[in-house]
Amino acid sequence: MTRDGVFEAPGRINLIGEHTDYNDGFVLPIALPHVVRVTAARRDDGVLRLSSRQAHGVAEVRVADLVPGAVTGWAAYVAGVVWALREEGHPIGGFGLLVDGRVPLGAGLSSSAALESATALAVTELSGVGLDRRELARIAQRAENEFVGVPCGIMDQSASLLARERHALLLDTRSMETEHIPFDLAPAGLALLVVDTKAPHRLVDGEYAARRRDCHRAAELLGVPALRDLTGAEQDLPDRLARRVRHVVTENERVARVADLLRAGRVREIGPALTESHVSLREDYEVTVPELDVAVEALLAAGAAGARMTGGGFGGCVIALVAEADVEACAAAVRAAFAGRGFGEPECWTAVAAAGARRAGHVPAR
Ligand code: GAF
Repeated sequence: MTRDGVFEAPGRINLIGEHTDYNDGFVLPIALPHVVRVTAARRDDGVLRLSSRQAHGVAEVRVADLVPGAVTGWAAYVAGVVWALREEGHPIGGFGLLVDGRVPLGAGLSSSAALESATALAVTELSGVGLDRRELARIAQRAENEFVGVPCGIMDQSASLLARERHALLLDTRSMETEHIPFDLAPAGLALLVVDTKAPHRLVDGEYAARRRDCHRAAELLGVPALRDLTGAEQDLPDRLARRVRHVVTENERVARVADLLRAGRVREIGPALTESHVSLREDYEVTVPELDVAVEALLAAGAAGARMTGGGFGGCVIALVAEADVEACAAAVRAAFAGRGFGEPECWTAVAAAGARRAGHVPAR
């Protein structure tokens, strides 16, 4: 067992399956080439020493003293993973951990899940704790829920730890069963255009928790363990809850439809499902903001085959399925629409499906 190493874990884009993970439903993300890199070295003094190339200062805490609230800010995502592992009886001791985050922050691309995933892989591997990656994802989610205090589902950590290059990850968040479905757009002359709207995340934590509560309440009223267990939309519920339910039920159906099309090599045909997902997130789930809606509208008007917000919403990114030849025109259309509305300049780039978390090498000898 080596004492140190370099570990990387990617951010993600969700192709489809939004706000389904905390309803025991289905998601279909890809990992991005953008990673968080953690350089890790075991220490014998029981101290966790955390630093970041993107932040000033160093956080130091004894692992034995870790409790939620003991560490805050970016370092909480790292310390939380060590805390969650120790809570579950895994012998994780002191570590020096240096973080270098290359996943854009605040863009809804799961930089925090990437940080947790890289940490989980680093400290377990260097401590000889053999946990499979589904377990690591669960522990990383627990860190975020209980240590950081963000009530996220398990999609982002799973994407970061389980995804494969040139494949989308179909995940059943109830059974944690996975299927790696080929997702390579270039041979079809297509591209996945990402528009980072740069819209400031508004109300995101409170509204996310409120959506979770709505779903939980609706499941309770309908007498099912989770909204995943519903198939039809015949529910007798107050209007707001009925719309939340309709989003989750139809979104799970859309994931299945997109997965079928990808398996059949009919990637060109997934566009309408992406756009339907956006409309559902806008009208029924109410998690979009004007920047997201304007970007989707402009992309579709410029010829995109489908477009939708990706991630939790209330800001962040839009994705669009676009002919390679139309990438520039679509990006220009969004920039023009944003300028016309007085929004800040968006950032546009194309994404490919990259590999999940990995050991990237040894720490160079000093
Ligand atoms: C955020 C959460 F972290 C995920 O778990 C998921 O619920 C997503 O929003 C919405 O699909 O990224």
